[in-house]
Amino acid sequence: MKPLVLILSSFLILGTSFAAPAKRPNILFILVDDQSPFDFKFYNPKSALQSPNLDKLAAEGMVFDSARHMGSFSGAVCTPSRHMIMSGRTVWHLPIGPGAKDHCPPNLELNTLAAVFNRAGYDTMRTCKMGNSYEGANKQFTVRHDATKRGGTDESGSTWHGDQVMNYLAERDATKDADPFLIYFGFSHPHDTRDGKPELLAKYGATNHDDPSTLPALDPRLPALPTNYLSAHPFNNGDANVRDEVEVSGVWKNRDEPTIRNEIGREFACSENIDIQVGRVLAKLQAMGELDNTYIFYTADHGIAIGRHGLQGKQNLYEHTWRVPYIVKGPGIKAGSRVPGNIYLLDTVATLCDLAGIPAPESNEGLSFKPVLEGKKDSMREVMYGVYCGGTKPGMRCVKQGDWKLIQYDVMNGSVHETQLFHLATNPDELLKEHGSNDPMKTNLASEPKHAAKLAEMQALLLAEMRRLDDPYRLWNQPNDGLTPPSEAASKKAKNNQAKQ
Ligand SMILES: [Ca+2]
Ligand SMILES: [Ca+2]
Repeated sequence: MKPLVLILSSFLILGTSFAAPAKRPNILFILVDDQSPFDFKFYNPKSALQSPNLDKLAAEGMVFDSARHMGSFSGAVCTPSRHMIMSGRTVWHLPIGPGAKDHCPPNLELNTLAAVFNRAGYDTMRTCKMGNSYEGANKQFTVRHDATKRGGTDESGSTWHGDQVMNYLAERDATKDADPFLIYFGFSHPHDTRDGKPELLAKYGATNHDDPSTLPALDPRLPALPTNYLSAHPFNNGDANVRDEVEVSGVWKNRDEPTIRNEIGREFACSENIDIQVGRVLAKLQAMGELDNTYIFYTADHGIAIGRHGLQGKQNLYEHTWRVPYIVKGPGIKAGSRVPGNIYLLDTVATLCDLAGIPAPESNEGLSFKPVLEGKKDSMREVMYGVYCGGTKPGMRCVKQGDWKLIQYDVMNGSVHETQLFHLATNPDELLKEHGSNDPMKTNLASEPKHAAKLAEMQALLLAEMRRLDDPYRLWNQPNDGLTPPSEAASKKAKNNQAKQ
């Protein structure tokens, strides 16, 4: 035996006695339901939301300015979003929706987040809301405490989700469990009904308003209207009567100032309670000595409008709704760093696996943004694509490259064809002429002759993304590509079945 081999083999035999392998990192993945990034001071300094624990997390970690969900083919935007988070697959390649038959491998749930981490020897635990989710993936967690908690008390609200994680950590502490963990810390709020705890509502001057025949009081402590508030959306965007736009308790079809400001106050009360729960769990991790070896992720399944652009729900592609808050703190991440990122929620699986040293499953289509977390690059992609077509088809599509963003609407059976072109660096709130802006750049630029070349370039990018991602629809101003839209294919099939009977 050569001396080098001898040295190496004795190192391998004796290695563990003097150089224990580095402990694998824990992961705490925090996911809230329906939250715009612009609610937080670290995205919008004018916001009145008090979230000291998340502000601190942002200051100690990395904040992503361009984190997005890829979209939805259903009014329940939560559902495809949560499938993407859990599986790392793109929106038209999920086990649900129009792509399910042709573009998704079987038994995908066995290669979702918790299943992969279980096989790698991690302890997996989750708490979250029930419903509008991905049950096949959720049931892979070894320990699971799910319930929908949107009430204004500790037992019926976010404190309950916090308690589940606190109890789990206390048990690990008591049994001295040394395995690394993946905790999926989900909340049911600030999704409506936004019933906040009384003391938190009072801070924002809000009430749990539940009478459709009256307006809430315009308390001076209520948060201000958003910069891009409108009393109505300028045109029918194709899903104006979806539940979120007409049935949310406390808002209904109202878009007046007291209603919107009260609803934002309610949302802030719910978000502040989430912040308090996050603070409890981080303090517990610190007391256990685990905090420094834990990657903490904070995000939402998608954003939300609540008065912005005259909308109330999540069925649109403006920045307040297409974007999500995204913070990561952990070993090796530079405190106070900020990047565009250009990440999707569907990059989560690849990134968590990469950080834990686990190969991502073959079915994953997301990109690990570990190089961004390590400061080696600041963006994962040039172009980002978004879809909403839970209402009339083909629906809305958007694409972003650099500071430019295009949104197109082909809705109401061809009677609405609208195009919006925004320069986000100068018009981050996507102001329209209806907002009364005097700045020629702070409006929809789609009909400006001097931006015609940019418009054409963005339209070409959108078509390329739709082709690349197997979008089954085409818009009025795009080539048909020989596609039969899924809705027509379904109605043809139904007619054929009827004819057979
Ligand atoms: Ca949601
Ligand atoms: Ca264990």
